[in-house]
Amino acid sequence: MKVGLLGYAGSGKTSVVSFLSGKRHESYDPLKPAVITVKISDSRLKAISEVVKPEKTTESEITFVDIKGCPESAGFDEKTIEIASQLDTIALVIRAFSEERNPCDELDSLYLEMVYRDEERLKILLEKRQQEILNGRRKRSQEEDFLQKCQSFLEQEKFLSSAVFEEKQRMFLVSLGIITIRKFFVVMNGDLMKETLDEKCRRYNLGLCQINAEGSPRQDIELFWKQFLEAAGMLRFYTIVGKETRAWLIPEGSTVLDAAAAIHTDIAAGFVRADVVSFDDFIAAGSFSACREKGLLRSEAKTGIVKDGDIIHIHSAR
Ligand SMILES: Nc1nc2c(ncn2[C@@H]2O[C@H](COP(=O)(O)OP(=O)(O)O)[C@@H](O)[C@H]2O)c(=O)[nH]1
Ligand SMILES: [Mg+2]
Repeated sequence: MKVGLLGYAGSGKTSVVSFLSGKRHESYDPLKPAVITVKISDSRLKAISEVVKPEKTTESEITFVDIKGCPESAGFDEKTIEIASQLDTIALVIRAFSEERNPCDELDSLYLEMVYRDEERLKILLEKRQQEILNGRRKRSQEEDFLQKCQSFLEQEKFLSSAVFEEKQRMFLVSLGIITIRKFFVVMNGDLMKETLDEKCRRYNLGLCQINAEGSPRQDIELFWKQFLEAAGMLRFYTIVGKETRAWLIPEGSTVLDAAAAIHTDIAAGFVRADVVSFDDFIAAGSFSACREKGLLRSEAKTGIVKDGDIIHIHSAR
């Protein structure tokens, strides 16, 4: 799972990654962001391993793409936005640890920069298409009407991610390099104006999590990851297979077939069914077979929805 960090210079993007990875990485080439993979500490995984005693316990991982920031007064250049727009998930990092900058104003600026950039991109695209239609080089299609609708949506200062689209339409916008169709959320670095920022995020329809990358108080890292994953729209599930107990990340709303695909495409291709048990039930019963005896096991077909904390055993013909 890859998450891009986008924010103004000095908001603490590099510090957040350093805090979470325990290592300092800095990229000085604005076009080559530092890419750092971090393990997610997970007390549920530890608890499962204590019961199962596997030879190997594997945490889930997040890869951060630390995109070089710019001063708020300058705004982002197109190249930076392009780097970010290629990522499925983008965290807006807000400086909330010093009085000299207002975190709410900073979020407003970032948010509007994204909206205006997409508006501009669609405007240019529509003008180009219009020209081609006039010249007879393009036949007018529903695509132009659709793009026009997206344009009107952006004019209301809303991210396209909060509109309802079919997957095909979403992919079309992705192919055009539209950024606000991506999954965005907010990471506030520090704790100034938390309540106001919280309110603003709700208005913008963005998840929020909070970290103190360098300051005190000491962060409860488990709680941070829980809030982070929730804000990012991801959940964790677990597998106990052979010698390995392992945590996995998938987007919320994923099916057990998606979970199988996250493990291996072959397992998804041969999918027969999945046995699923919740973390709490598994710990209380002590094993998969005890869960089965007690009727705590759910047998799911391909479309069964994964819940955070599920322990999943996939039966596959491959
Ligand atoms: N007091 C305090 N300073 C921080 C915190 N996070 C970052 N800084 C400082 O803010 C400055 C900018 O941080 P940096 O991570 O380089 O920001 P970036 O430009 O977004 O990557 C550095 O001097 C950091 O030491 C924090 O949580 N508290
Ligand atoms: Mg940096």
